[in-house]
Amino acid sequence: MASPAALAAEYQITIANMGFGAPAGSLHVGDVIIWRNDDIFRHTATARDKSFDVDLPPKSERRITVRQRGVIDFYCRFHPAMVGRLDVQR
Ligand SMILES: [Cu+2]
Repeated sequence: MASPAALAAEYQITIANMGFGAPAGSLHVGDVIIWRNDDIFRHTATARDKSFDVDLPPKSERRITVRQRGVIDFYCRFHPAMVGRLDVQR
């Protein structure tokens, strides 16, 4: 509806060596996050608020669209020490 698809950006977050890469600086609702697992292990990108749960087999890629503003902490269900944060500005 009000989401300006033409302005949507794509940001890749790469997983390597058991860690999430740094996410993009200024995410907005409607942007697309490409989760890329370059590791040899299966990982997930799971929001603590349950707003997304992305399963990432080794060498795979999945896309999600950002649906809500605010800070969203995420982690890997298989390796809870793997954590990251999205900061969706608007
Ligand atoms: Cu993991």
